[in-house]
Amino acid sequence: MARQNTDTALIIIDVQNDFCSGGALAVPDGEGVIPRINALQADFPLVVLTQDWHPAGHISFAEHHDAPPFTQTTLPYGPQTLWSTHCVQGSHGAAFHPDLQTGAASLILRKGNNPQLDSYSAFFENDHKTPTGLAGYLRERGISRLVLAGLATDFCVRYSAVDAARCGFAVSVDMQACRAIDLDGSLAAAIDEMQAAGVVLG
Ligand code: VGL
Ligand code: ZN
Repeated sequence: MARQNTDTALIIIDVQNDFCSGGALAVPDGEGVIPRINALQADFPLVVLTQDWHPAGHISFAEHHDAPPFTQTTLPYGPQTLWSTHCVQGSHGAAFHPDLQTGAASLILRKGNNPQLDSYSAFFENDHKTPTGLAGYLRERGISRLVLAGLATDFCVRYSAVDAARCGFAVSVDMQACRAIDLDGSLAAAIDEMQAAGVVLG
């Protein structure tokens, strides 16, 4: 397939062992995104990978709140879902799935490093204020269009897509190259929110 315009980047969200079968926060059929994502990469002049990358004591981990995973709490920066301990920096679970091709990526962006603040989005942390720097990186590379793929549709892909659209990028999400956690209707909410933000779901 011919390469897309030179102004389009592929952003591959969190295809890590912990979000795949057998992982600490497994997304149903998470590894199912890999063949399509590997095939897509050749169509883009710029590929970015993101990696959820938490310190061991991260505030999003349920074990630190005496609460079960998947419950909601309120933190100083707003509502936060509590998760099983996942993607601890340097662990096997935080590594990219071994079948994911990573050699073509220009940038690997790690997020969720701040112990007190979660970051679903590749653009802003969950306080919706602290930038990761990705928007500036993409703009300096002459990128104005993004295609997003990866895990999970209703959390990190959703927040990244909505933030990217708000940053002024033309955004589409390749839904066949995403899988969802689907917690209490979060997939339907994600679809509504992404469409309302002008994200194209392909
Ligand atoms: C994610 C929950 C917690 C994701 C990351 O990649 O969608 N979800 N951390
Ligand atoms: Zn996380």
